[in-house]
Amino acid sequence: MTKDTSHSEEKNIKTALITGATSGIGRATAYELAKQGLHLILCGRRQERLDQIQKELSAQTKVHTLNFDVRDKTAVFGAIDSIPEAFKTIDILINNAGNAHGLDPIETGSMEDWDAMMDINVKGLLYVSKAIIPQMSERKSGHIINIGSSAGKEVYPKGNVYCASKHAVLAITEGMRKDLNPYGIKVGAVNPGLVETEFSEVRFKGDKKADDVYKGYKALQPEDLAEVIYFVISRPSHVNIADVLLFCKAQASSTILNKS
Ligand code: NDP
Ligand code: 8X3
Repeated sequence: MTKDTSHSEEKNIKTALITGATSGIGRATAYELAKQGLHLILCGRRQERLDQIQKELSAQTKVHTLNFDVRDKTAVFGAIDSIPEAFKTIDILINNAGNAHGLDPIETGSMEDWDAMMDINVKGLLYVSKAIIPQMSERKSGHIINIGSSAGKEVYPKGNVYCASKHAVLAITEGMRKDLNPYGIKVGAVNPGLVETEFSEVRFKGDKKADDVYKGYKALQPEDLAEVIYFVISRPSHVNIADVLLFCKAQASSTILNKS
């Protein structure tokens, strides 16, 4: 008989692990999934935010937090190994942690920014997935959602390495879906255009350019993404939403934005 570690007491309650849960899309998804009653493992580097979110959501569901940098392999594996028994079975992995660092032409781009984007958006996603996939393949069930971007489908001027990192996320998503198909693991990507989060503050390193990014139109809100992510994970078990592209009404492509 196979061991059912998943939900010995609460059979139907799934556990989702969200990276980048301290802000933006990840945080909004944590609130949405808590509202829907899922158990949560919330990850990020800012401990005070993790503590605050845990405090706010604990009235609704069970929440465990993990503080690690997705760039640090040892920290990733240590954190996943440390998960207490009640949260050990991860049904849903939402690889969301990531950012753009800089918006510069390739000839003047910063190598530190390039390293950050490739290390966080691509390699970090791989490390977290590597730490969690074995339990999914052993159980022959699981669902992985990678947060890509419209930048993973289209390259825009000065987007060079960020776009490359998100193209990589989409290639990895497709590769995961193919390789994990024999194990019954669902894999898909959710790809937003402009979402009003701390993303631009990080991209422009606190420069006031960030203030203008979401002015003159209504960008997607993190809650819009959270609803879509919940829709994706709440389909019947035979349905896998492989790829979603979302824009706000004002945006038609990476380079077409109807600002007032
Ligand atoms: P935010 O800046 O609001 O959130 C980013 C999250 O990633 C934070 O929780 C941050 O947590 C976490 N994170 C960043 N670096 C690391 C790291 N090295 N280790 C662990 N966690 C890290 O941005 P968004 O919510 O907008 O971005 C979430 C995802 O959505 C990203 O993958 C982004 O590329 C993607 N996306 C965003 C779009 C947008 O317009 N906003 C559009 C398309 C895609 P902490 O700092 O606490 O570690
Ligand atoms: C974030 C959207 O257009 O800034 O992935 O690249 S964009």
